[in-house]
Amino acid sequence: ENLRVAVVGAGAMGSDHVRRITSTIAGADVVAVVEPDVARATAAAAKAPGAITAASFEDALDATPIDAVIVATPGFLHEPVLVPAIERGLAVLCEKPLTTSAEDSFRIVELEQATSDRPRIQVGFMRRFDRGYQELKALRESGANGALLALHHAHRNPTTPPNFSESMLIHDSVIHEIDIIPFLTGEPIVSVEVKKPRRNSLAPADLPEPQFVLFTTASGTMSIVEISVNAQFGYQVTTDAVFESGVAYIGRETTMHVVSAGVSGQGVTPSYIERFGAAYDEEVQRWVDAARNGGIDGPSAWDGYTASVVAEVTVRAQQSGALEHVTYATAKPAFYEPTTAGAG
Ligand code: INS
Repeated sequence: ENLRVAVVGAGAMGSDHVRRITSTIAGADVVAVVEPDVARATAAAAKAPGAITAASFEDALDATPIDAVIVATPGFLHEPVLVPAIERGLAVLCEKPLTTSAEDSFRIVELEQATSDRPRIQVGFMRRFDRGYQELKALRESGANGALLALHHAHRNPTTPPNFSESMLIHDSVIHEIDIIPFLTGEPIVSVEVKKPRRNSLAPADLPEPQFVLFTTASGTMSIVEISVNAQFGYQVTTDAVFESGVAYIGRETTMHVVSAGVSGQGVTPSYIERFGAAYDEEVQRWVDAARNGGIDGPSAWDGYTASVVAEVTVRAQQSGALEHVTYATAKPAFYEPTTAGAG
């Protein structure tokens, strides 16, 4: 029996997931596309033979049997889909961020623990499935170059959609580094500071960017993140790792390198859809396989919660200009230990 998936939100990410599940993923079918914008809903559903469209998640649940849901609406609209999905015991793949506040994310982990005997919500931190990040983590764990001292992250988007606010630089964009830093270092983030260099005049007037975000983890490893979301030229995500006796770079070779008359070079990925295409394929296939067995295989709602805590403190640091310290409400519950091993 294939997993019957509802995709909620038919923007760039949601409609790409509809295509992915229909044409590259085994063991799952898209049975419903939930999207209030009728043109978008119809266009996305056209990629999945047999899928219905619905204006709300509740309408879809009433109209057709659903086993699993991919939540791909804007972050502030995740919670109203997550709550009924958990209450009905559905498998969930929730795009980042889990929610846009630490308090809301904590409510989700509490609800999940109260209603299920194991984690059912996987959070879409797809970088954990990217080969470069996996290799970098393995290099650190091998100890071959000594301890990891520092990370330089560049996170560049071509342009921003309308209404992209300063706090979204963190909740929407830097949230990826907030997740990948503990993944790479094996340590929690303990403090954060934000610096704002000369602003890019090509960014909307109310969006001061680029910004530098400096995260420190428990042992003192520092990560500098340059977030630039109106970089114009394309989509680029790189990380350089500084070890005691070596350095490692990932993310530069994303397309074939071509040498021809007078030129030597590679293409630039236009968006995250291409840059992380292979990572998304791996993430969704593993989620589908795990969901069919009642579990998850990747970052959990707990990882979503801890990222929300750090994001909230980072937004505070953006406003204060001061060093801000991170504290979590509780230690990681035992509930989240056994099944999150996968890409975590
Ligand atoms: C997108 C997506 C991308 C990130 C962008 C964000 O929603 O998460 O991976 O680079 O900054 O706006």
